[in-house]
Amino acid sequence: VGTYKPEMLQKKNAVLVDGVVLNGPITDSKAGEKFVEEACKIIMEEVIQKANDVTEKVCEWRAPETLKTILDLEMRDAGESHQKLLQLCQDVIQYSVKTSHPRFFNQLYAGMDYYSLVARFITEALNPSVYTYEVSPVFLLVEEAVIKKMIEFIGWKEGDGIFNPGGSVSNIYAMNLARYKFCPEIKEKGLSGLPRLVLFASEECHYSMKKAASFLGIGTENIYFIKTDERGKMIPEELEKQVQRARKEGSAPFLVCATAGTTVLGAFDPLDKIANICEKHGLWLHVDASWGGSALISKKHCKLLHGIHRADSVAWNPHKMLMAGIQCCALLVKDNSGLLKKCYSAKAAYLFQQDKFYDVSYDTGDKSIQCSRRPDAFKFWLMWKALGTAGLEERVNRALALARYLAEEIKKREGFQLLLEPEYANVCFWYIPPSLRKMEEGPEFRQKLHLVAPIIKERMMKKGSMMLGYQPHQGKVNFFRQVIISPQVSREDMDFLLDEIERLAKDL
Ligand code: ABU
Repeated sequence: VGTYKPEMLQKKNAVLVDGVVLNGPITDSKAGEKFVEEACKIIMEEVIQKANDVTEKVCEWRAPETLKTILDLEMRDAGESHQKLLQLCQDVIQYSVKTSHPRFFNQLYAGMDYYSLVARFITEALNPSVYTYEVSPVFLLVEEAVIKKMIEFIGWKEGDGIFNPGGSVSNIYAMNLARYKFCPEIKEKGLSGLPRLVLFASEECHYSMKKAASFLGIGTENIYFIKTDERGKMIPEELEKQVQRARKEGSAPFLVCATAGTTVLGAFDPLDKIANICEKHGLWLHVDASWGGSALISKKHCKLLHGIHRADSVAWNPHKMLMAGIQCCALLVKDNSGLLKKCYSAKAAYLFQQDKFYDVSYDTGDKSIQCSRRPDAFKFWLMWKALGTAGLEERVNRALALARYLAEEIKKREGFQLLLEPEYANVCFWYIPPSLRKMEEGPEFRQKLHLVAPIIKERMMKKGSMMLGYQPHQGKVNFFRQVIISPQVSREDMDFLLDEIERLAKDL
């Protein structure tokens, strides 16, 4: 691929500039097509067909230094052969984590949705950038349709939105947008001359709030973290107190970031009560529903987000619970007067010409802080088309029912201790190994218990049998966080998980 063909040089009218032959394309498309075809076969056999197979390993763990010796990572002057490249593809697949495996419970995403996968193949092949209608006519219309539908589920009559690379980015967008609404002159004048801006988020909020505050020059000290209750939900009375405190200090509160589905506990803040406080004090309400937003699709579980229609902006990641494929993250905004565009546009004349031959309102790229942008809405759209809203709803309901099942099983088993009743798909629990079961609860017990989850995690990864996460959290020693998402997961996998923890920890 990419070498001169001798016949190109023999042509009578061969044109050379600086010794470079300019006649005809130099790509060997036949070799390229053969490579794509054979690589696709490997993907089909090694990834897609094995996605449901619990007899396969979730991961083939190797330490970084060992993996470096197995993989040929060096990039050389000469290209590698067809066979070598196919072998490299095999190696990459072999040593990568199979996040579509039914026993991958490690993150807030998992499983394989075949339709969104095909959508990703299509967009990778077409390689579009979603900024102007002229290069992305279909994907821009798809994004518009998907945003409209998501807005309907939030309960707004109208709105705006943009797909971003990650929920953290959506949160940064929202924070900046709220600040722009509060002081629009910031776009031209910058930060100097602004009062001390303060925002509020719960102790359990995503760490991207800190990143956003630091990135935007607000400062992490100007996030007032609001106490949460025993379930991890923001306490509205504490929010009210902190808003009053900020006002007394002479600072300028401008934003409350509530969370619908916290990362570790899966907690939902009381949005309606928080919205009352925001209304009273004239504060922008942003809801980080990156994880929990998908509950809106379920008639049974949408009450978790009761009051979300009162938010000014919402971050919602369909790549998490709905499995639209990483990354698929929307920031949705209630304002429909063009605030998003006013805040972010730079009006690049070379790209967003106003005298084009079509309706340039479809050149929506200037609402984004990016220039090049992936058509992430498309994979959600194709999946939604395939499953229908009913199929998406079933996905959410089943995941939450499996979480309930697991929680009940944990309560029945000796040695397992549930941290709290799950209200979403996060099931948090300790495993207390035989040697600690008779020990009195106290500092020494906690110190020892803290070491248990990391040991079990190491063992499960080295065996390749499953993956789930653990963390210390808000003063609690390491506990497991099991996340249930994929419809490829069954009750048997929940039982396996508990049996496997017992097996892996029987000597502890
Ligand atoms: N917000 C990203 C969450 C990462 C995870 O816990 O899976």
